[in-house]
Order: sequence, then C-alpha cells, then structure tokens
Amino acid sequence: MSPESDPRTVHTFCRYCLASCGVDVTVQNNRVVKISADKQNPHTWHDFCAKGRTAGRLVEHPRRILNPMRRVGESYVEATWEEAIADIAARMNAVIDADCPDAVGVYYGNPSGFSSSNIIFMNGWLDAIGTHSRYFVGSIDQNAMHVVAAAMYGSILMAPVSDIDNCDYFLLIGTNPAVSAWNWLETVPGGWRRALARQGQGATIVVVDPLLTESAEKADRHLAVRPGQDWALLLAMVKVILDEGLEHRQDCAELATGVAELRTLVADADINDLARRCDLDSAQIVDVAREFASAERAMVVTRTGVSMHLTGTVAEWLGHVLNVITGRMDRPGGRRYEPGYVDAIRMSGMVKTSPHRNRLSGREMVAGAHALSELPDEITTPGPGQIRAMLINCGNPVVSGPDGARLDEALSQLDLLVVIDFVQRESHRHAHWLLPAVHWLERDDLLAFTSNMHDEPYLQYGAKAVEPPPGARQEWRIFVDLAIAMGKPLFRAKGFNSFITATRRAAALTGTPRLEFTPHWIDRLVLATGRKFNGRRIRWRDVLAHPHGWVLGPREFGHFKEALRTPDKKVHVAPPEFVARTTELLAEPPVEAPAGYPFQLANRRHRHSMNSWLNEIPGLHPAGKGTEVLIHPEDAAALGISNGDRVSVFSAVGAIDLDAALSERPRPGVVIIDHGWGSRVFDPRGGAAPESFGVNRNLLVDGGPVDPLSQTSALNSSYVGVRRVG
Ligand SMILES: Nc1nc2c(c(=O)[nH]1)N[C@H]1C(S)=C(S)[C@@H](COP(=O)(O)OP(=O)(O)OC[C@H]3O[C@@H](n4cnc5c(=O)[nH]c(N)nc54)[C@H](O)[C@@H]3O)O[C@H]1N2
Ligand SMILES: Nc1nc2c(c(=O)[nH]1)N[C@H]1C(S)=C(S)[C@@H](COP(=O)(O)OP(=O)(O)OC[C@H]3O[C@@H](n4cnc5c(=O)[nH]c(N)nc54)[C@H](O)[C@@H]3O)O[C@H]1N2
Ligand code: SF4
Ligand SMILES: [Mo]
Repeated sequence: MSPESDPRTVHTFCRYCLASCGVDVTVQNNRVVKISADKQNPHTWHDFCAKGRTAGRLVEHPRRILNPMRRVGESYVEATWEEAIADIAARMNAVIDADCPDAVGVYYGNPSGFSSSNIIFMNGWLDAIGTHSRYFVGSIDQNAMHVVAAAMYGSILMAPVSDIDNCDYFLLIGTNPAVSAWNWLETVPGGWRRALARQGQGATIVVVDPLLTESAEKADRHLAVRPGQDWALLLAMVKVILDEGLEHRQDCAELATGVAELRTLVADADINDLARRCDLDSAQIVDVAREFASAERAMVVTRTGVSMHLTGTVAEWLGHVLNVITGRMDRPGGRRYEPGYVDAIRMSGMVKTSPHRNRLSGREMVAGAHALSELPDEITTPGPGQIRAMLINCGNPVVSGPDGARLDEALSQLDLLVVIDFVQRESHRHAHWLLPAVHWLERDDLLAFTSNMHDEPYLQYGAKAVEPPPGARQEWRIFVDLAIAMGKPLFRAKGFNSFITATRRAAALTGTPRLEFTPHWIDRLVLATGRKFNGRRIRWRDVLAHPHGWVLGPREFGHFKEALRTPDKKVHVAPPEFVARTTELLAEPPVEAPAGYPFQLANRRHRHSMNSWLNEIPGLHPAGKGTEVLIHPEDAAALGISNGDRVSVFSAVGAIDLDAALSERPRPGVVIIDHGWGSRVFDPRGGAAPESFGVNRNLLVDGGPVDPLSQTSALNSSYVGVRRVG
C-alpha cells in the first residue's frame, strides 16, 4: 500500500458561514471520505450541520467546472489559463480604453468574505483598474449594519458580539438562530443552545418576527410584527424608556452623545400610532420596554429580518440605541467588543476607496460599493461609464438580489461576463468565461479579519484537506494574473506587480517554490503586527501547534471604548441623518398595501440550505423543496385556496407559480416563500440540460425603491397578490 492510501485526518474549519465550525476531515487518496465535528475544537464545533458534513459533495460536484471554459456560441469549450487570462485582460483593457475604468464592474457575493486572500486581492485588482463599478452583497444583506456602525461607532466594521452566557433578557429581532445559527457580523458558537440554557436558568427570550419560527416557538414571548415596521416598535420602546426615566444615567451621560436629540425625537411620537404601524398591542410594547430596561443583564440582537427593508437602517439603529441607553454595551450579558488577535477596524481603515456617486442614481457608495439594485441600469444605459465588462466573484445576484429578471437581461447585454465559481448557476448563464474556483477544503486560510467577530479571542488556521483539481485556481491568483496581464499596478502600488513577478522568477530559477509570493506571507505579517497575548506576539509555530483551534485568552470587557473610532470617542446615538429619516417616517401615514397586492412577502431559511447555493447537493433537501408558499388559513379561506392548490404569486414586477401550503406560522396578511431557490445548475462540460431547483421568490421584488440610508431593497417586505391557478 502506498502511504497516501492510508486515511488521514485534517483538522480545519468549515467556511460556509461565520459559525466557522471546527471539523475533522478524513482524507484518503486526495478524496474527502468523511467530515465530522472536531470535538477537540475548544470554540466552534457546536453548530456543525449537514452543510458542513456534505461539503465534500460540492468538491466532487458532477457539474464542477474543472478548467477555464470559454463560450463558443451556445456551448463552452475548455481553455488554458494562459488563454483565459490573456483574452480577459485584452477585452477588459479594450473596454477601458474605449471609455474609462468604470466600464469594468464587479459583483462579489457572500462567500468572498470567507477567503481573506480573495477579498484582499480582488480589492487590489479593482484599485489597479481604478473602477468605481463595485457591487457587493452588502446591499442585499448587511449594509444597514455598516451604515449604523459607521455613524454610531465610527467604523463600518465595529460589530459588537453577544455575551450570551450572562444574559437575563434576550430581545431577538428579525433573526432565527435556531436555523441560521447565531451569526451575521458576529458569531457565538452554539449561540442558540446557550441562550436556551440561560432560559432554563430563568432568562427571558423575546422573539420579534412576523413568523412563528423555530426560535419563536421556544421564546417566552413572540411579537408577530408587521414586516418592515420594526422601527416603529423600537422607537416606541426607546420612548417608553426615556419618558419613564428607565435609561442608564451614567452611560447616557458619559458613553453616549445625542441623548437629548433622541428625547426630542420621541417627545413627538405617539405610542398608539407606533403600535398601529407595527401592528402590535401598545400595552405589550410598553411591557417589553419596561422589562428590557429593568432586566439586570440584557441585549437586543438585530439581523437580516430587520435590515432587508426600506426602513432597515432606522430599525437597525434603534436596536443599537436600546443597547446603549440601557447600559448594555461592554457589560456582562450585553454586547461587547472583542479585540481578537488583529485589529480589523485598523486594517480596514488602511483601505481607502475614493468617494463616488453613481452616474445614474447619483447615490454614494456604502461600505465601498454601490447597490446591486442599480446594476441593471448601469449596464444597459449608454453613456460614459456604462459597464461593458463584469466579473462575478462568489455570487448569484440574479437569485439573491431584487428583480433578477432585469439583472439577467442586463447581464446578457455585456461585451464580457467573467464568472469565478465551482459550477455555472443562474447568474452565470450568459458568461463568456467560466473560471474554476478552489473550495475551502482545498485551500489554507487564516481568515484574520473575522477575529473581532468571535465571542472570545480565537484563532484557527484553516488548513486545506485535499489538493484542488489541477485546473482550478484561487481567486487571489486570478486577480494577480489579470493585473499583470492588463499592465495595471495591483493596489495602485508601483512595483507590486514586478515584485510578484520577481518572486515567481526566483522560485522557477532556483526550483524553490516557497520563494514565490503567496498570501501566506500576509498571514505572517498579520501575526507579526497583531495583538500580544501574555506579553508576546503570536508566532507561526504557535498557530501550527493548535490544529484544533486556539482560545487565546478569556473574554474581556473594557475594550469597547478604545475601539470607538468616532472623533470624540463617544457613541453617537442620534446621527442627524437617522433622526431626519425617522422624522420623515413619522410624518408619513402608516403604510398601506398597494391596490391589487394585499400581502407582504416574508422570508425563510432552512438549516440545510445556504442562500442560493447548496440546494442541489444530494441528501440535503427533500424533493420538491422551494416550491411552496405558506399562507395563513384565514387568508387562504378568503381567497378560496386549499392546501396543495397551485397558486400564482405576483407583484408589479413578476409572477411565479407555487403550491399553497396552509400554515399558522405567518401572521395573517403575510405569505412566505423560502429564499435561495430557483437557481438552475448548468452543465458547461457535458452539455446536458440544466437542473432546476425550486422557484426564485426574489423575482417578485422591485429593485426600484431602496432604503435611502443603506440602499437595500424591500427583499423581505414586498407587496404581492395571490390567486389560484388551474
Ligand atoms: N429575499 C431574500 N433574499 C436574500 C436573503 C434573504 O434572506 N431573503 N438573504 C440574503 C443574504 S443574507 C445573502 S448573504 C445573500 C447571498 O447572496 P450572494 O452572495 O450573491 O449569493 P449566494 O447565494 O451566497 O451564492 C454564492 C455563490 O458563490 C459560489 N461560491 C461558494 N464558495 C465559493 C468560493 O470559495 N469561491 C468562488 N469563486 N465561488 C464560491 C457558490 O457556488 C454560489 O454560486 O442573499 C441575500 N438575499
Ligand atoms: N442554515 C443557514 N444558515 C445560515 C444561512 C443560510 O442561508 N442557511 N445564511 C447565513 C447568512 S449569509 C446570514 S446573513 C445569516 C442570517 O441570519 P438571520 O438574520 O438570523 O437569518 P434568518 O434565519 O433568515 O432570520 C431572519 C428572520 O427575520 C424574519 N423577518 C422577516 N421580515 C421581518 C421583519 O420585518 N421584522 C422582523 N422582526 N423579522 C423579520 C424572518 O421571518 C426570519 O425568521 O445566517 C447565516 N446562516
Ligand atoms: S455551514 Fe454548518 S458546519 Fe459549516 S460553519 Fe455553518 S453551521 Fe457550521
Ligand atoms: Mo448574509
């Protein structure tokens, strides 16, 4: 038996979501035999799920792209990397020379955040080109959090973490941790289980959600809020607390500025008016506000259910306000700042994107990118700066963003569409080039910039378990090669390209591969300039000595104030733009459904789905998933719809057919369609028919209206109609 036919176990972590579960990967002959939770991991294995367990099936996906593929007519042929890079570079340069750098655009999706080298070198390449046509998943998910963090704490990356084990009162708004795990821009491993353990010891859990979710079922109270109206609930709570003097005096005076402006704002608000807007009982709101403020230790947690609306930023802001004015920041049981082993806020401060307004909407960038909803027009509208070439890096925006039909049509009009992914999905169907990506099981990564998002100081080196297919390439390498071929200096730094070329030449000449630059050099630099533990910096050999992951020390309080990047080192609880927008909302009449579209379309995830991209993995989903719309029995009765009937759900921009499932989970007036379905998987190598999985509910979401502060669309509160068909 040759040595490699003996199975070996690699300890690493799953990089599908921020739960970052420690896993043991059993490998034999460069194949993943088994993935299980690494129970020796001191921090992260507790959320381990079937998505991580089946990660090997994506690696061996029968339709995986294995070499660069060039479109020829309606099919694809394999090409070499030299051909791919040369052709893409020449076509991008031609587009730029004919107009300006903005003619080349990029969309980067959620998985790009789970590879540090991808994010770093994509930005290096974009800076090299000098394009402002940057589109990012943040505008469909987390921009509200970035905008709020920037205004209140002075940095888009200031993401407080939850101190679950000490909390007595959890107010969970727009999140379903029983399914999604406790993660967004923070992660608490096993967070939901730990919250339930606190509940067992007497803590109260309140869940605010238009659906009776798996989390809401376990809550002590469930407030079935009207979608998109959390801002009214939260403003009412702030009002009760300030009017009744329940605030934390010291923090309101010393930690925060702007409390007086908040008082002025809530003085004019009326609890009954706010209760009507969010369609909750005002007495219940007052109760929850009092309970929250008087609980010994408490926290508000807001997530995507709050942010993905036209009012998302105001609601996200008010969630943070509640924590600050009741003294929950940097105190046990509340939200604290985890300094981690590197200061990501400082690192991100070194990246300067020049401010830019989009040529058509006139809107500025948020968190370094423009809103996805603007992309179709930027592609199809002629004029200087029109996008003619696009690169999609880890994304499926036709399914994950608003009005996918318009985006799909726009993508079909490009001179050049380049995609980096494992398989060709819905958003990639018009691609001229498909470039094969490397899975996390096939690459090493330190992922240092999530260091501040874990609930304790924690480090694990993401070791690779298997070698990638020989034709696949990591994104960083693609971006470096493109910059060199385009003759554009990476990071706009003179000499960087020649430095990399020189290291490659030295490695080739001497036959010493480690002389060639890789992002691992950056890992070393990060540690060499990182935080000290027990008086000294972390060395690489310390990292290697902890293959199961390493808790670097105890959770510490007291780092929050020093992490603030506001000029006065205070939390700004009343940023003028948020106050102004709230005043506007208060002046508007309560929202009414437009004629013909009486329902609001809410949202659901499942434990075993991952946004739009693991739906095809065998064994993860029962057949027929993603084809149902949940309707409350009262609404169904009024429409003459029975369980199992075929129905059309339609909006002003689209219509889809599904099977009606009568359910008491949504509040009346709200229908639910699972997010992430309706993405076909194509077969560029074999040429077989595309496989289809479920229906894309975001085809019903209008990309026109956005939250003016975060530029997010009403992904979880669009208005729709429902009727029986057939
Ligand atoms: N209505 C509604 N819409 C939503 C949501 C919702 O709850 N409701 N959720 C939103 C949220 S939270 C998010 S984050 C977005 C997600 O939106 P996106 O990030 O645009 O889309 P994903 O579905 O995550 O698709 C990720 C793609 O990246 C590929 N991929 C995975 N790993 C890698 C890798 O290492 N390299 C490369 N090159 N490719 C990779 C996958 O195969 C897949 O094609 O969707 C949002 N859209
Ligand atoms: N299994 C699984 N886990 C995941 C993901 C996944 O796709 N699958 N995605 C990962 C990603 S990228 C992210 S960002 C996180 C997201 O994590 P979460 O934000 O916790 O995501 P959801 O489970 O969609 O929970 C959002 C909840 O908000 C509710 N909601 C919708 N509209 C409103 C509203 O107007 N007000 C209120 N109060 N609630 C509302 C929905 O009904 C839903 O129950 O999860 C991560 N974890
Ligand atoms: S996908 Fe599952 S196994 Fe992977 S990190 Fe997230 S919760 Fe853990
Ligand atoms: Mo997300």
